[in-house]
Amino acid sequence: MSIQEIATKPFEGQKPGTSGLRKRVKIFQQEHYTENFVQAIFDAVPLKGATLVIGGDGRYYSPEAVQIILKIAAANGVSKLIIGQNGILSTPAASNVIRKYKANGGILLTASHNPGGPDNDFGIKYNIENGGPAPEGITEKIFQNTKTISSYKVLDAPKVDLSRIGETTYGPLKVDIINSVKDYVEMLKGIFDFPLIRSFLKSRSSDFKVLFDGMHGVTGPYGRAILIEELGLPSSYVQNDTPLPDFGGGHPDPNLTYAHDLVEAVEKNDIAFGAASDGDGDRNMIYGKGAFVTPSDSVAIIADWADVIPYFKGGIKGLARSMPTSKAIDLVAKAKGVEYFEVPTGWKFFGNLMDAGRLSICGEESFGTGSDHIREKDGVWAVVAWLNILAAANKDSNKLIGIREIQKEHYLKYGRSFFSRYDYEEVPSEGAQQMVKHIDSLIAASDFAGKSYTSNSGIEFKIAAAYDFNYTDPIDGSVSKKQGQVITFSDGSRVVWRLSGTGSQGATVRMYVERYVTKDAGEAELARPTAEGLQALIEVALQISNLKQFLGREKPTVIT
Ligand code: VG1
Ligand code: CO
Repeated sequence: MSIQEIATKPFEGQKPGTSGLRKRVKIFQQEHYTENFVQAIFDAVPLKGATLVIGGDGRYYSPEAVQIILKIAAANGVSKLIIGQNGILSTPAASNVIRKYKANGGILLTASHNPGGPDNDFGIKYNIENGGPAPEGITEKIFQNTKTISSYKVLDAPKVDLSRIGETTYGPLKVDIINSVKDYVEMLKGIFDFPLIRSFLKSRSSDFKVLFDGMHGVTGPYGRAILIEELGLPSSYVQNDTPLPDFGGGHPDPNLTYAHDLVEAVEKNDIAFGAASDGDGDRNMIYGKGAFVTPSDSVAIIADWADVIPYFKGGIKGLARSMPTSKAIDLVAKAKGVEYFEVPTGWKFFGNLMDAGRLSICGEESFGTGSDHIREKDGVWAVVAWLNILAAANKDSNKLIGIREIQKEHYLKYGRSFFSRYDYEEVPSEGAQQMVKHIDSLIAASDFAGKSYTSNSGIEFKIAAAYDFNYTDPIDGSVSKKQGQVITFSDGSRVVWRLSGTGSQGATVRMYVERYVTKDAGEAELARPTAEGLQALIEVALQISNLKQFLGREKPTVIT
């Protein structure tokens, strides 16, 4: 087996976004394209003698990409690869494996919730030794390398059989193919009160039905191992649980639009607790009959109930959310007397705070929830966290306390942040840029604060402040500028606009709206449907941004 140096030329646009490099499969399939990016990683991070973890959501083109990584890793002096069987490890499972086996990093083959298949998306993400996504300093280095690359190194060797668990070698490289699920299940058993959950589910088997939807992404086998094998639920309580390279043609994003299979089944079959996860297993949606939990509320509720989860027995350190996420969790932090942080969108910003021992639980409005047990958001963790909370809440109760009761109690204690996100997907980049410029000019205008805007129904909103969100990492001092445009109003409401960094085509504009009502607003106000509670603010936000004109869109593609 010999090492060869292959001449190549740079490709345009190999810039990792919010969460790795994501492009159409056809782009990755171009000769040298994937190889260039992988070599750029090895040139950016010193990985001679290193151990790396390789996993992913099993989407189309993954097996080919794993073989490419094997060749390049072996030729670049990597010492060992730990690979999930058939190249499969959910994103949180990979983060756990990196930490547990003290690997130096990992390469994750996923485009998360983006559809898969020959005409859809593929992605490559580099994670560092703490198990979290590489910080911007590293992704920027990788990007710079892709612009100057002139050759990459490969070991000329036959393919490795990725289905055979166990150790083998590949030229100078040690290869260990591991069970994709086992370490993860062990980890969750160390975090949650499995015996309590099991006995709760058993005693309530008549009025507390559960349904977990794997959306044909990576989490099916994880959900099955935990809910069916460990927690003793009937086999039919897990659906769409076979991972498929094209996710069965679906859009594996757990929200009310794309997880319609789950929503339908929950409503039809009176299911008290429904949950879904995304393609790579780091997102979650919690949805029981007639009760949808927004991700912003979900993380706040988990934080509030943390002391029933054995992992948090010693108390929580700090809490955090991404900037556009509602401020519900801030209120919990204040009540608990712990510090809290507002970081830019994307999980990579939470890692430093966790490593420094200042952050326990955090989340994003985009259906991402997690804790410092690993350095990625964790869909199945959130699902089991909710089960643990419900089990604890029902311990001494005859009447079933369900999702809705927990939610209601939370609002009565803390007030409610009505929150919604409008996504305008694949709009012309030019229109999106013009809108950003327009909002920039409002931010710059000295007379903008104090101005009033009126909704169709005559509700007036007065501008309190307008700014670009810039972030200075409190641990390493690194600065990330222009992470979203924010306008706040005198009643405490807030609107945020930002451009997505995970799309693979055109631009995607996200508009986030939040309106807070105090706990004294009365039960009727606290229980209002989200869309209704936000209507006036949304009208005003569209007015201020002139969004419809700039984007040429009457309606958003997705509302969450
Ligand atoms: C989106 C979400 C963000 C999330 C990111 C990765 O990013 O808004 O909150 O961290 O996806 O999630 P953007 O830049 O498109 O808004 V995942 O499950 O795709 O790794
Ligand atoms: Co994901």
